[in-house]
Amino acid sequence: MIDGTKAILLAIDVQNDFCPAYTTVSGVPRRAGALAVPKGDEVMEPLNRLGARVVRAGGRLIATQDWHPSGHISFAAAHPEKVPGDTVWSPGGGEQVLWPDHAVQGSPGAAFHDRFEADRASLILRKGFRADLDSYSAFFENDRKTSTGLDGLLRGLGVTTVIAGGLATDYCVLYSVLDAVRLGYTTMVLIDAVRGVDYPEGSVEQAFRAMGEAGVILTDSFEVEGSL
Ligand code: VGL
Ligand code: ZN
Repeated sequence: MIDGTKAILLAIDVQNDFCPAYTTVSGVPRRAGALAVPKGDEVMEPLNRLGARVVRAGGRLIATQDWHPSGHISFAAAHPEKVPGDTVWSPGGGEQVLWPDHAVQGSPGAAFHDRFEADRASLILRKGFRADLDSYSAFFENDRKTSTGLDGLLRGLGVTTVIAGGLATDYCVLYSVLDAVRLGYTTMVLIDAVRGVDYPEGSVEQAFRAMGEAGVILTDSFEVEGSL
């Protein structure tokens, strides 16, 4: 059984730019996300259902938002001659994969997907807001030492279990759950509530393997619902 009062559901980067298509409030019909994760929008239903359940069980829903200034170090367009998929060396963060411009602070692409029920979240944690440092993990920026403050918050709340889902399996979800186990949380990943970029090819499979080896519990939303 899971003690709901000591658990959080961590919904990672369920934003328009990581989804294949989205609608904006201004009525612009449908646009593709800048860094669309195949079937990324399919994570909303399990996350909403489990979010409601976790909150009812006395736990919390916490959502992260990738939140980059324009010209961010992770944007290929910010580096002469580079294209998405190339890498650069980042002084603080080591090897940095370059992406199309995405999740620009305040842009429609950075907003939560309109089918994600964010009202239930008690905290929205923004990350990647420093121009020269990226942050895949919800706990530490890519230098592996600058804290986002999430660990302190969870400790303050007496949280011992982190249940994670969202986007993308092989980047922000992977780094978040590896940090969570390393920090001592009982950590679960919801296989039905994550989707991956799979770049480079095989990285989703490799991510699941790395999670398993690190001691992350691979489960799904129905199984967790049943044990809350
Ligand atoms: C992500 C690449 C760049 C993610 C964010 O949310 O997994 N991936 N920025
Ligand atoms: Zn990003």
